[in-house]
Amino acid sequence: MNAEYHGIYAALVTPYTSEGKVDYKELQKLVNYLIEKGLDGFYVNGSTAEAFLLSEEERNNIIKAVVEANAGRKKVICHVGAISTDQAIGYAKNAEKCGADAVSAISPFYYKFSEQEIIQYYQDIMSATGLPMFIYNFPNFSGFSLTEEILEKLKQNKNLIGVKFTSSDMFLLEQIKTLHPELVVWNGFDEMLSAGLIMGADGGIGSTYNCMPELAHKVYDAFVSGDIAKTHKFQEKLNQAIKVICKYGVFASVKEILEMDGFAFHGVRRPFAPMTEEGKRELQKIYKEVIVPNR
Ligand code: MN9
Repeated sequence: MNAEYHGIYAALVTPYTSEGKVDYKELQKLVNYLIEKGLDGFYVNGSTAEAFLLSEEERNNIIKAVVEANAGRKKVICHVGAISTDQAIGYAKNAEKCGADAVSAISPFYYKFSEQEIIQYYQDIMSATGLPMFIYNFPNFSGFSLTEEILEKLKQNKNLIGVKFTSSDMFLLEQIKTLHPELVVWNGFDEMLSAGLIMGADGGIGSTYNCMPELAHKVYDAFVSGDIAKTHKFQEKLNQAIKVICKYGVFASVKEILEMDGFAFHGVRRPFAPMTEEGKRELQKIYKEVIVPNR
């Protein structure tokens, strides 16, 4: 387990006002709420934040708002990934200026960039600031999968600190951690948190931890205490909710559940679809039967 980076981090969702603008005040309220609920840190402007549906200005303002609300209490990792290296560098420089602890980046997407181009993209971002970097490995969405060889090359830059591993390839997760024990590995699929921890992950970063911080932390704590049966039991509970959350759209569902706890988030940005009435009913049921009783 890494001494500095471990535990359960929320990949923060983005709250909107009723006019569809980013609601920075509500976001700061969420940061405070999750710290009170025991989370260990934040992943800002990631997939969960609908980062690619946000403007540059919004992404820059979001990191400022989160760092300000966090006020040095927990770690703040800022996702700076973009299709353009220059844009990603711009976000990274802003994250450093705002006082984020680390950056993270998805590989450049859409065009099928070569392996060498992707390596250069990461090297360019890492050289642009003094912040540590977590490579964001999410092959399902980016079309690019990290390998041990690529990691070996990227490790030549001392700013490389770890990987956010959003993949079900648990063999690769284990190999990365075993071959590079000094790197931090974050489990990225919440529904496989227990598996990731058992295979060597230092913790988990995920969207569903916004609305189930206690239950996610119970999985982690049970694992740390060495009680695998309990770890599995809590993961089963977590997954009972994640199944419904995924069915009705992860980000809209997570926000819907947080609204049951008094937040006002105003849905997701188009083209993501708004929550349906059926979804609301099913999530309400999960909230009562799984989330509240496991607090
Ligand atoms: O990387 C998240 N992935 C996305 C983390 O947001 C695409 C996960 O937390 C998933 O949302 C979650 C549900 O599949 O595991």
